[in-house]
Amino acid sequence: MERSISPDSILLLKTAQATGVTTAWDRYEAQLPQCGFGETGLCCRHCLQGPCRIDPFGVSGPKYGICGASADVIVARGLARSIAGGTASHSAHAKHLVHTMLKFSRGEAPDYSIKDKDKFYAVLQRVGITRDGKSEEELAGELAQLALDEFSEREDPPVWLKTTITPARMQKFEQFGLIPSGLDSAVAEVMHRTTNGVDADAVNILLGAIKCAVGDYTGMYLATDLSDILFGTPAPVMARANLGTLKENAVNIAVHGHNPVLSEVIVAQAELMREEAIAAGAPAGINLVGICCTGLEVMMRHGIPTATNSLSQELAILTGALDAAVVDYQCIMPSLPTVASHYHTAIITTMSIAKITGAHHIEFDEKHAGQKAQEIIRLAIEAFKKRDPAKVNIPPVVNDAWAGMSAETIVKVLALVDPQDPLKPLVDNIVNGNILGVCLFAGCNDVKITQDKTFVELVKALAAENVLILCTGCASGSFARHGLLTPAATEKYAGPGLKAVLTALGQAAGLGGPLPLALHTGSCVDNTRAASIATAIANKLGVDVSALPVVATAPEAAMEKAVSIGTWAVAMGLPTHVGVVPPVTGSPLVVQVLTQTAKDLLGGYFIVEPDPKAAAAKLVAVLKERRAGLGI
Ligand code: NFS
Ligand code: SF4
Repeated sequence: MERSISPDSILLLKTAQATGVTTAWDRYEAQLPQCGFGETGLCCRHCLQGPCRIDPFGVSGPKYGICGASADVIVARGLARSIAGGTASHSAHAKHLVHTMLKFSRGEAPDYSIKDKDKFYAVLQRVGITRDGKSEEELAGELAQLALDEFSEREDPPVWLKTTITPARMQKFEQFGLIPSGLDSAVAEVMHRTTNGVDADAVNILLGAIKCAVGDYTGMYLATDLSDILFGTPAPVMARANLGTLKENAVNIAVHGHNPVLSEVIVAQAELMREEAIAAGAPAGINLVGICCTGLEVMMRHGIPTATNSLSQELAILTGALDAAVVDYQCIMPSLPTVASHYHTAIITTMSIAKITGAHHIEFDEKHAGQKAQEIIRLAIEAFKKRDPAKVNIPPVVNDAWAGMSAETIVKVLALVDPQDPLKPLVDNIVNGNILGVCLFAGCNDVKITQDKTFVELVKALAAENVLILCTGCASGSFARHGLLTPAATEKYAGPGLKAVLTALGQAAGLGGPLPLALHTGSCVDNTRAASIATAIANKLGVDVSALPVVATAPEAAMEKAVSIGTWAVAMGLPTHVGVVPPVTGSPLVVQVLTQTAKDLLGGYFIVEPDPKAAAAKLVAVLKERRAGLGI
């Protein structure tokens, strides 16, 4: 199988081969064939009597685990635990922001401030905190406390859930018992009910998993709100992409991971430390780039280039020009220090819960944020001095990429056409058929799929059918690296109706051309931005999200976080495509619930289709079915 269609990845994979450096692709191939029990979800290790394995063909092998768990139960439990893993990740990210805000409110985080007061006030109003002459710090403290209460057990539904979804969806969640009592307790409940001897009804387990995923949505919404308040709501910004954004004459530092709490301070300090870098022999100063979602956060807010994605993160080191990778948490390969040992690159971990053997560790804390960021940058400058010019091999690949299309930005752009009723131009163009529907692209790169191939083929096919494209996370990164976040891509790939709409909006926004083919809506945690637009449209039309011609896709999904996001997208009523077969095929019942029964209960359901052309055809058919349902 071809490993990647990304020119910079292809070039550096050759370097890896020539120099004997092992990458994720090599490690994947060394695993093949992967275990059939694991692939089908039929392996259980939830107690020490296991591992138990069920015969996937139901022929002569075991049909039950030692405790008597059936294939359906084992598969459902496995899926539920991966959703709990994803939810725990997003919730921890959200909680980190809550603590930062709490520290700010107590004067213990001097490098942070309320950057976006409009969003601050809007969120306060939405969650029901009155301003009554209180100081900014007092209000921030109240907001942080309310947010903190979302995590533990509470009697009322989570505030960030009930204030952000349609009334009809809320009713549905109540009806099916899908409202989590708290974000942490949602995860704990799944861990409990999936341990040996608790829930042994596959459908009930799946409902519990969906409830947890609703908690995932809630935590993600909260995280985006607090990030925008502390660091600013993204506005349109022109940035660049690919590994060609590394500079031979600069100290190159990659910020990698997920949370902007540290990277924002690094951005600020890097400006101040430019002279130090020049004095060390880097005439272009400090060049920050991003990897994964931390990278996308600073791309959206500061136009910092996105260098590469999760799957190809090791390749950044193989350029020989990366002086440091500063990481926080999630999607960071444990192999980074090993790859870096062939080069001068400093791998710097910063979180107490996410250390890697062989990396430097500079523990970050909000109280000393600026000082810690300086320490990190100084370590990068020291590493730069050890760079071997003979090893520098930066692929000459750079693409332009528009970012910063937050929900607020999209509404602002639409308001240029109709200030009284900003959503009207979008709704009108969906009704008149210029726009067939909307597709949110999310999710990772996955080593099982030729990197970016499904993303690129699927987006081109859907855009040609006049589907408006939003993207987040590694989908945004992928499109950025293939020049698809540009007006030129709209000219080339959009169908006539979509092109007309994007051109009218782009001209209204003063771009002198169309909006980009795909609207970069943020990092993975920002998937709720797209959900908020869908909710606003649904509320405007007086229908539920499950009636709208809106779909989601994670064509190259890899991580547990992608599983939990996909599951809440389904819970919200969105048909959701996945291009990688998840480990559920060992249970026809689980497959049926996810792909069919969910449609009857929630309106949303999973569509699994690895082939991009077939996936495009299925998604277009779904959009047409939804349109027919609305009588348009
Ligand atoms: Ni999302 Fe961001 Fe990427 Fe997948 Fe990982 S970086 S949170 S999980 S791999 S899209
Ligand atoms: Fe086996 Fe049951 Fe233990 Fe799982 S929980 S390992 S199926 S005995």
